[in-house]
Amino acid sequence: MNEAKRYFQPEWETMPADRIKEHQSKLLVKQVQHVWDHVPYYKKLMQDKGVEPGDITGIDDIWKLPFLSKDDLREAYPYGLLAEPLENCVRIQSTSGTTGRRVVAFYTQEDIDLWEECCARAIVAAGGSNQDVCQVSYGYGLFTGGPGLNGGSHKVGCLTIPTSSGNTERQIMFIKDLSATILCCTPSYAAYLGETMKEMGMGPEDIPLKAGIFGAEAWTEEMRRDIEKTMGIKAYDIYGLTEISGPGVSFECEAQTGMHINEDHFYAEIINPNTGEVLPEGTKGELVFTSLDKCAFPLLRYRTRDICVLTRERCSCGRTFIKMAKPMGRSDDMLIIKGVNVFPSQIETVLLNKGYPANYLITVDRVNNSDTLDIDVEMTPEMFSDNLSVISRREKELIDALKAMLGIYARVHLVAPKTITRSEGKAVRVIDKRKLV
Ligand code: DLL
Repeated sequence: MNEAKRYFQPEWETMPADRIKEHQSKLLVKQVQHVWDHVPYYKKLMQDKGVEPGDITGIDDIWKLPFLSKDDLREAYPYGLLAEPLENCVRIQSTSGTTGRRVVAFYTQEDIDLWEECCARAIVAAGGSNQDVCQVSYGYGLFTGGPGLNGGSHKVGCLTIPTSSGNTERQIMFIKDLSATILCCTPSYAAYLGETMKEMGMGPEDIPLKAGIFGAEAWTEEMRRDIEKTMGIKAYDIYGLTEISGPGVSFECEAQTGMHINEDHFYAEIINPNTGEVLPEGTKGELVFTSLDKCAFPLLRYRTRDICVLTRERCSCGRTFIKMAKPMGRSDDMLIIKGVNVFPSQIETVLLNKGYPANYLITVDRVNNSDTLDIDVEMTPEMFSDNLSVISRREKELIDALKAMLGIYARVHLVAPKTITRSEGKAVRVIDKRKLV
């Protein structure tokens, strides 16, 4: 029997920070030349900023390079940022693209290997080995969740169950009958699976799962605790984005105190989203990534819109990679209601702390030139009551707690269990009607 490994690639994952920096510097110099030679769109951005490949001698020069944004990706759609001839590419993946054109990312076989290795690191960090059965319940297809974790699971040597998302009762049947020990899906789908398990009369003791690798959307510590309790597992966060590869750009270890960024492949910066100024480690701001060694779709200084903090404290797991905190939301998810900045994650924290499930819907509107905030919150079956005074007391309690957290008034509507639509992938929790007109 193989002993479980602590790291998938220990030589990289525990490399001293100064050697990682040296490695990043070499890769960046090469990557800038590759992009200059093959991506006229970015070459022009560099020329407009008055910078040439010779100006980049190492990672400390990265600030000289121009940023890329989602608008650039849309403008350059579909081939404008491709850095390899199409005959060298073997795959595309794409984002769900809620507005306008989708983002299409290209991969060579080397790019796929690099990406799957990053996912394998995440699975090993969650305690995975070739003794494990890994059920991948992220969607398969253009979305990167299923293909990325599937490839990572193969590289670790897990027996992989590619269920994709949906068919919730069958998911639970497979977990039980095929003894799945690791589950990969969005946190909202994990919560839904847990809820369905309860309804089927099953508790944590009835399933062999030991770990979950949940990401692709923001989730709170409160939600983590709920899922861990319902399923009897340790729940690990995983982060990534299609533009940079997919899941596995960063991953959590057993310390569960932030996600290690795979720094040998992806260089991270935090900037002030309004000015573009690079901020020191430990400061909250917008996360920017540079792909150091991807071939087909190598984005330099890509602005993710995700708001978070980086820290390089020594981690008890022994990994030396810098850590990013759980993103607290996207700068474009941040709601400005009556002039106040509101993140959906703050609302979720209040609801879960008060014992409500993570099934809620936030609706923002503008009535008579004034913003309104309405929150539909599902009650648990235990809370459900047809006594109106009990319900209005509970609503009042939530309104007060939300006012204390957000500083503004929110109308709360408690609704019956199971009335809010469940998500099998990324949950839709905000409707901003002001944007629809
Ligand atoms: O969501 C890739 C992924 C798949 C990550 C499976 C993890 C697991 P996109 O669809 O391109 O790619 O969406 C990327 O999702 O910029 C974040 O805003 C958000 N996101 C991803 N992971 C997390 C996370 C995949 N762990 C966008 N926490 C990113 C918070 C996350 N937000």
